[in-house]
Amino acid sequence: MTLAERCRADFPILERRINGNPLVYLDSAASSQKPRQVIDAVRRYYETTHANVHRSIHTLGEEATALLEASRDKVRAFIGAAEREEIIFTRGTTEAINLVAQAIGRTIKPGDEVVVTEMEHHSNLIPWQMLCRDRGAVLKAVPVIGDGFLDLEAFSRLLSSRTRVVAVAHVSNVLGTINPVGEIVKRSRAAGALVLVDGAQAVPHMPVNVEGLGADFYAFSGHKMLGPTGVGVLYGRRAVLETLEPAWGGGEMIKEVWIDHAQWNDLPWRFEPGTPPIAPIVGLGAAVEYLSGVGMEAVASHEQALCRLTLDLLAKNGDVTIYGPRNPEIKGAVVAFNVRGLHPHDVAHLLDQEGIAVRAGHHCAMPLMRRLGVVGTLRASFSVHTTPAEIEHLARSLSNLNLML
Ligand code: 7TS
Repeated sequence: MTLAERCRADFPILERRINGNPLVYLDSAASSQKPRQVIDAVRRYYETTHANVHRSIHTLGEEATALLEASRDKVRAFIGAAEREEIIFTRGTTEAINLVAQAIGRTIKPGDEVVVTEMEHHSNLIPWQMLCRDRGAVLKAVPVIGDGFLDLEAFSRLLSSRTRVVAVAHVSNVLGTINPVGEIVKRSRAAGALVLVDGAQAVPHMPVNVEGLGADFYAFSGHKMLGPTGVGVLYGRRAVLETLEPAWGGGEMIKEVWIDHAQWNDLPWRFEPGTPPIAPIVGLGAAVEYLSGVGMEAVASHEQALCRLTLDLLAKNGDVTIYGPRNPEIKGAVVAFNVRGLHPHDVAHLLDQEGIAVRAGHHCAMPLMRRLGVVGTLRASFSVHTTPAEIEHLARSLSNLNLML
């Protein structure tokens, strides 16, 4: 039995029919579907354990706290962080990046520089734009060249003694490019800059070891990795987190409060004000267990094979243009493409008539669309339950588009 065949029964939503057809869900990069194990963990939590965490001296409060903190340990192990204090729960990748931008923002001076890339999701661009605007800092972007690679020579030229932060995607949500994060960290560190890696499209699809990568910050979302919506993770290197003031204030992030000042709590709670998304965090723990059970090496090679099949089949269609690297070995679990003469939204609508869900549009990466010279693209993206038959279905439907018009 293949990995997908084993996993499919775990995803109740795959029983749905869309417009009379079985659902072919090829939009996991936008948000993944959820296995029964995650749904059950959330339901069980609400049915048996819910109470507020870190403050209630009663059985439910203590059990809920233990479940939340157990998820932190699971996430720590899953991404190879050295210490649980380095795992901060947020509402998602977007919030994690904003947290860093705001916390670091306090230390940024006019004339300081932030380096991003042309392939960033708006989540890893707009917070830096806002920071630079507010602090009089300068934002620079590494160009995208060739089939969708970062221009590393240009990157080295952009680095200077004024560079404070380098913010880069581990895997592009459009091109699928796996960026050379280790090398980027090495060069950034030599320039004295901190590095934030947006791992939203990496953690769900390949083994990630944050210690090995060496980045100062690493952000990702639960809902793209089979977990619930409303939870994300910011990994921060302890030595760096300890130098930062909290981004936001509120309950739980303090130790002692007076009317005019306060003493901050220890890591990681210092960066987690307010009641956290407890149930989603518990669900994320279950998602991490599910992915660990499958094995991230197995997930990566399964999705690489799907990527290769998609690239091969779409390349046979003379009306299809593919964006991003053609070599699936250096690519994440997405394939972006366009069909000649058709707007991506129209193609997505036609595919939906057959039950096929793909994303169409600018994918929250407008500067990249501009670089590619397109208004938008279609994008097929994969997960553990995706089968070769589904990819063949997509390719066949694309070949028959003129019949559907
Ligand atoms: N960074 C990357 C690389 C992403 O792909 C996304 C979401 C985000 C950040 C933001 O994550 P959030 O969970 O905080 O929203 N990407 C997509 C996508 O490609 N299609 O829909 C959402």
